[in-house]
Amino acid sequence: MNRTAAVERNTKETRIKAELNLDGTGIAEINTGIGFFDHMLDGFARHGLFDLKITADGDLQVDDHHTIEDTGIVLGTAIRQALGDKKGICRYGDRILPMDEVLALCALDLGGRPYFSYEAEFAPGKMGDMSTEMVREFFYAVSYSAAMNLHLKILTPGNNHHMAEAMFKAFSKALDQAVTFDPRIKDVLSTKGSI
Ligand SMILES: [Mn+2]
Repeated sequence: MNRTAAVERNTKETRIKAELNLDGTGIAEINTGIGFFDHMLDGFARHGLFDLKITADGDLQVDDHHTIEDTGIVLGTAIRQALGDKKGICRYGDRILPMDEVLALCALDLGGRPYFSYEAEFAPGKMGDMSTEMVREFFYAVSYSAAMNLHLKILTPGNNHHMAEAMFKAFSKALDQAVTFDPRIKDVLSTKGSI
């Protein structure tokens, strides 16, 4: 089964294209015009072993908000499309990920009911050209567009760069686990029969 998706979304604020292969090897080609955000998406692809291409052309003359939020919508949509009927996958994934002084937790469920819980306090300021508040907005958009229950939490805080990066990597490792096939699971992993 081919677990890939190509998604394009165009509005007056942003034009975004994404190609995702859930069974890739971590090849990333990211260009959003926001260097720090590219660095985060690159880490997501490489550490989750997903192949991911994203090009975003957004209204950065306004600020980074629309570009990052809409990239989250497009990535979440690509995840949902690539998953298909979700037969045979582990469905749940979690990871506590250390990055130097920081510990980040991610737990997620691909059961089809979107929910978002986020606990992280950033110090004032930006990370390169990305606003700290956009980390939350990005993951919120991903979780709803992918119909995913996503919990993200900083267990031990530290500098902004490490906290953001640890959350992106914890998310990618948890997602990698959740999309993995378990040969013992013959159908969808649910007492309802569908997710
Ligand atoms: Mn870094």
